[in-house]
Amino acid sequence: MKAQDVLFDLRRRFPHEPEYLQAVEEVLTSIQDVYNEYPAFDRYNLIERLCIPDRIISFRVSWVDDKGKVHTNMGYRVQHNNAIGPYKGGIRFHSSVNLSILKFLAFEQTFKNSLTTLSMGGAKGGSDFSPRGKSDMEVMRFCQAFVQELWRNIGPDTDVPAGDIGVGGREVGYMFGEYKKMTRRYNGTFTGKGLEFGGSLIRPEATGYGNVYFLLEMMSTRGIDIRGKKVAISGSGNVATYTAQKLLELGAKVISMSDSDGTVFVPEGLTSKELDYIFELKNIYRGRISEFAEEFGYEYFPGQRPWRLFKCDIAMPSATQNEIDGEDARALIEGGCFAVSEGANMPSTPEAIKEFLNARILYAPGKAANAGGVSVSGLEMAQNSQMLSWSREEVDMKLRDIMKDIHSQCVKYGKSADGYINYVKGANIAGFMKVARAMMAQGVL
Ligand code: NDP
Ligand code: 2IT
Repeated sequence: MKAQDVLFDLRRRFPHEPEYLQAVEEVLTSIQDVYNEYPAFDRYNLIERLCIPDRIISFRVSWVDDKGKVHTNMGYRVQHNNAIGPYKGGIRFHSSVNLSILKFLAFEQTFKNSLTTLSMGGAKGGSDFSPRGKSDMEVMRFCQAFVQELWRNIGPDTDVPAGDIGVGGREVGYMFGEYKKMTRRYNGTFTGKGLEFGGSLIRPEATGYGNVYFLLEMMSTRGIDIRGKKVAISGSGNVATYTAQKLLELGAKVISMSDSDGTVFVPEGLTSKELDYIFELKNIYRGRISEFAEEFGYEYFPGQRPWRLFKCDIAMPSATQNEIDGEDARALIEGGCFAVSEGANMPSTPEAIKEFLNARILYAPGKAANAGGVSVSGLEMAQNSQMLSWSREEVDMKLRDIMKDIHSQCVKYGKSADGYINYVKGANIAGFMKVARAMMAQGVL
């Protein structure tokens, strides 16, 4: 089947999965010319096999809250593709989680992991459980109940989960503990672990730092310096805060952060003291960005995302999918924004992407720009299997090299005749070709 026919068929078969169809459409549209150059791909029905996950595990998770009330959530793991390595990808705990969202994330992860140069297939999992407002003990009991179901399906050479929205060091620690108890094995099945029990230095920072390294690569193609540039960031979680930290270190101005309740505007840019406050507020007190705005007297916009509120040079969406729509994109471009580098997965709608490409600004899709997180997860797996821990400098250097390599792959496949680099096309084709070749070599499975 041709790429567009597969898409048509997937729309018919999965009509209630808009995020999944959105992610598939973006990839198939950009790879179709290359795909059609290889008739063998078609004979092996490669596209259909690559778009539909290898398997989906779904289960009920029951847990008891602090008052003794019994709750039930859904749990899932989408094992999308393991042609180039064991399934690998994060776990998301958020009330919005459903199969459409996890299928889109697992699909994207497959191409992202292919770009990292490491040996990792694609997966994603999660639950509609929301850690917001839950006590540590409640979160622990939930994580244990989740892993009591999942443990049989994961393992160091089978499937290696990690964090994502709502899952950080605390949750990974609880899940790893339960996994160890159920299996009686101590191995690298989870990444993003604590440093004392096999975690890698730089893993918490990796997605944010990696995104900034990718941004620097893009800017260097136009000879632009980062110092003094105004950067709008959305989100205030793991990815957003470490993006801000690296930007501050490099002399850029971080003029916004947000959460699902609203946005804070910091016209002259965050100071490192203010950023430390946000780290503590978010990670220790699990507070809201409005509390930071109030404490430091900054303007706060309830219910709003950063994109239309003020002008910026660079946008780094780091919260969630579809958080920049067409109108936001137009507002960004009109305000002089010349680069968008995605920390989140699929934060821009198809209409927004079209605007960015038409305006010929520097635009890096998440699967390239945020691949630093899973890359250092891959490095954590490598360290675990060697029973070694590498230094901070060593991991950071490897991360920089990987982001550079991903940028080169995007240039190789995405540079147009007029010199404009279409990073969407570049990332999709580069990611696809490696997985496609591996699938062809391994036969119809
Ligand atoms: P966190 O849970 O640490 O932070 C998420 C942030 O985004 C919070 O500020 C949260 O606000 C906000 N947010 C979440 N959902 C929504 C929503 N529906 N609308 C508005 N704001 C929202 O997650 P991460 O920082 O880990 O993840 C952020 C993004 O980065 C996600 O898209 C994730 O898939 C992606 N990513 C993460 C990687 C990682 O290593 N962690 C790697 C690569 C990509 P609130 O507190 O109000 O919920
Ligand atoms: O979207 C992502 O790349 C992640 N949430 C990180 C996955 C991982 O396995 O580290």
